[in-house]
This record gives sequence, C-alpha cells and structure tokens, in this order.
Amino acid sequence: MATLAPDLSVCASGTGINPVNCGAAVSLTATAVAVIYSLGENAATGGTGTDEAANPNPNSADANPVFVSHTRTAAGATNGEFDDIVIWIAPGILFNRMVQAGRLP
Ligand SMILES: [Ca+2]
Ligand SMILES: [Ca+2]
Repeated sequence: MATLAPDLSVCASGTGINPVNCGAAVSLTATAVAVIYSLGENAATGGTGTDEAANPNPNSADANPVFVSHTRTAAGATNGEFDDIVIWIAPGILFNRMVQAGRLP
C-alpha cells in the first residue's frame, strides 16, 4: 500500500486550479484513486465554463488529474453553467474493499 500514491484532485471551483492540483481553490480531495463523473444534461453543448472545462468533455480538451465538483449552477453563474455530477473513491475505501475481497492482507 505504501507504493500507491493516488493523486487525483477534486476542487470546489475551477478558479485558481492548475494542471496538477487545486492550487488556490478549495480542495475536496487530493488523493482520490478514481473519479467518476457525468457531463450532465448539457454534455453536447456545455463544458466551456471555467468549472465544467476542468472536467474532460467534448468541448474541452482538458486532460489532467484535476476535476471540479459542486452543486448545479445556471448559465449566468460566475464560472458558467455547471451540471456535472462528480464522485470519487478515497484510498481508505479502496483498501477496505480490497481487504474484504481478500486481495490485501
Ligand atoms: Ca455539464
Ligand atoms: Ca482537469
């Protein structure tokens, strides 16, 4: 387990983030082992606002380990429309499940 170095970050805003971590934004996690997200209803046309652009989507070439998650906001919000749904798995949860499955001592 010591060799596992999970580095996926989920931030509360796209403002102040950088390609490797949340930077000046509030960090919800910096050690997720997996991030699962939905682009929401605006998947085809959205994804260009500051916050949604941080989550890879058809309208943003963003591809780094830093994601944004917060409650839904409308198009007029400071960082644009946001309807993505983002969840993540913490290292402790993964370890717990791997022990339960008999894959870790
Ligand atoms: Ca979206
Ligand atoms: Ca990103």
